Amino acid sequence: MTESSLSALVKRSAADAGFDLAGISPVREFRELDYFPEWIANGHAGEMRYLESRDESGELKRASLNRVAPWARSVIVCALNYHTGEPYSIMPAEPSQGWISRYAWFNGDYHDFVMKRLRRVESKLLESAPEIRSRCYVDTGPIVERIYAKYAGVGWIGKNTCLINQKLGSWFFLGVILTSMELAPDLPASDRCGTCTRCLDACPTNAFTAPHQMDASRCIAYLTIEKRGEVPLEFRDRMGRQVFGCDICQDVCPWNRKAPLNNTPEFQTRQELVNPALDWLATISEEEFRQTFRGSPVTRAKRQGLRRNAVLSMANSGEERFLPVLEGLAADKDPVVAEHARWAMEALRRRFSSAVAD
Ligand code: B12
Repeated sequence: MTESSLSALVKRSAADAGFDLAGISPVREFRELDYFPEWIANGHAGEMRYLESRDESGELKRASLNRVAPWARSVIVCALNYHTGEPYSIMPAEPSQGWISRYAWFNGDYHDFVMKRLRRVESKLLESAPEIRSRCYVDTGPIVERIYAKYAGVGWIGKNTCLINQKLGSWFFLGVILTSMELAPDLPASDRCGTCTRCLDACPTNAFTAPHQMDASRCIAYLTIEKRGEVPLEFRDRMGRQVFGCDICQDVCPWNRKAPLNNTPEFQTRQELVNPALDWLATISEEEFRQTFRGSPVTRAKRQGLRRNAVLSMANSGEERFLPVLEGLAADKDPVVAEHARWAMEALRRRFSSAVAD
């Protein structure tokens, strides 16, 4: 089979497997990869040590595919839409409710959803070319997926650093297949952010140091999902009511205004996770946490992280009626939850005493 007929086969198989988009990137030292070592050196990865993994010569693995997979010639990039019809986090909501990111609303974990489909594409490819080498990754591979997605024509890297597609917007997951085969590559998509800066302006914690550049240690998604232990004081009252992840920089993006929905049963929204009650999450028992979030990406924050985030959200809700709940939590046996609850009580009280003084 020729390079281009194999590329066509890959794209057909990706569509058959249920992917919304697929493209092929060559393996090159793309200029965007040069920014990665500097990003790490600037501490922008926060405590996400896995991003800093290095090879034997001390080079960052993610900065060059040629070093970690010298056999790879092409990267197949597939995208899976996870958008469902529920409102955006920037719409008015009950102050007693929090926000769990859109990508964590359905039963199961996207890593499994995407990997299962990637394996189907990979096996089709191997049927036609059994001699090739290949490897599938969703998130965990030593690769900055969005850079390859750009060069596979799946979308452009937006100012909010998300990959945006002209038709899908940015509510999609990525999965990649590295292959030793030279497949006919696609052309990179053009950048259509133009002069818009809505995402940069909307970020409550100023996580964007410049267009296309994020200090992840300031991103609410990092603070609520990846950061263990204490949330730095400077961010606590700026995190709003985000209890797991953050969608703000995508909610305000004009390309997401008419993003199509994924109506397949796998992506059916669990309504209890959309705008969940803050006091429910702050006081959730171990057993209920296990049952509610079994197999969900929310387990990454762990029960401690989720309760901590719910407690901070209570302070940011401005709801006086949370004070008794917080008083109870201030004596919680989990020291992290207890410390954040004490901070939250003070923050709420300060808010009321200043309201009275006004
Ligand atoms: C670590 C990580 C995070 C971190 C850091 C995010 C980040 N922006 O890097 C945190 C926890 C904050 C995070 C948050 C989210 N994540 Co995340 N995350 C990852 C992961 C595992 C690695 C990303 C990485 O390597 N970042 C390192 C930095 C350096 O890369 P970067 O920001 O992409 O920056 C590069 C480009 O911007 C580039 N660049 C391009 N143009 C230009 C121009 C100039 C001038 C410059 C200087 C640089 C530059 O240079 C940078 C360095 O190479 C990827 C999966 C993967 N393996 O790639 C998923 C991934 C990026 N995440 C994903 C998702 C869905 C999310 C969230 C939406 C989840 C949520 N709702 O909370 C948010 C989105 C926040 C955001 N605006 O990015 C999806 C993105 C899908 C998409 N459409 O873009 C991915 C691809 C996972 C997946 N398999 O689907 N994530």
